[in-house]
Amino acid sequence: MNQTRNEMDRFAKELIKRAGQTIIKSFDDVLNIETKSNANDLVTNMDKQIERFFVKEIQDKYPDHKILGEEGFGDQVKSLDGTVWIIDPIDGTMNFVHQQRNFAISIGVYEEGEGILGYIYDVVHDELYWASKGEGAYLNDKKLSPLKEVKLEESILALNATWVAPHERIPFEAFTPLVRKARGTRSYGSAALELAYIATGGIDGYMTMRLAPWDVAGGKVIIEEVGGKMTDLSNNPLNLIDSSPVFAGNASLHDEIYTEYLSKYFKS
Ligand code: 2AM
Ligand code: CA
Repeated sequence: MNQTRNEMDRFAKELIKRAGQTIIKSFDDVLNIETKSNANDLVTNMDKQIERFFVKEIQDKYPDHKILGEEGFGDQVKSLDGTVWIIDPIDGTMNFVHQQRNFAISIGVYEEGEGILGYIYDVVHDELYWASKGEGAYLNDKKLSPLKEVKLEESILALNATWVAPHERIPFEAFTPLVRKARGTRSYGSAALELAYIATGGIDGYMTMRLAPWDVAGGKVIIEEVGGKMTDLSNNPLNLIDSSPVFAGNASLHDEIYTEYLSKYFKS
């Protein structure tokens, strides 16, 4: 890692660990829970406090970097020019509120549109998934292995039940045969953790109709470092400025699923 990237990496990890400790301590406090776009779209005082912490620390250290954060305390980011930190202070807020587990801090650092550093921190388990472009992906200090080929019949897919239930605007029929043919399906309720599990090979494919840049920015860097593939559901490159459908997975399985199952419904 060159010196600048190395310093950014150490700085990011230090902030993430400090934020994690703040979140753990907050479990004893009463949460202030509000809703955003709808009654199930939750945000808490902790989502806001943690994002404010990241924004302030990053702005102090790197005043020329831009920050795109879910709760809006960063900048109005309209392009990935320059260096952009894409931050989700708590990914899986519903889990955070209901379960005090199965949530993560997710951060991706992009330089001129290219992901260079990615972090997903499972706070409760003290598990930091991270990667530096070109230098591999890690779970804490352990290097992750490149993903091995897997067939659909022997795969575990992560898919939210919402996308398989009849729905006016979603081609749920696309997903039904996949769910039947896969060895198993899972849904964890945190996109960042689902992407981290793709990187470890614990799950083989993850599909969802709508994620925001901060849900996926860290995971994309990590997944690509183990040879995984991440696109939208039409097999097009992901757009990290707007929300979009996401399809991440083992590269061979990604090709098999797109070609044989999704291409009929999601044209590239
Ligand atoms: P969040 O907890 O940070 O909001 C739940 O299936 C996953 O989808 C979580 O990672 C959640 O992130 C994300 N999510 C929930 N609502 C969303 C929305 N309206 N747009 C994009 N992502 C969303
Ligand atoms: Ca969030």
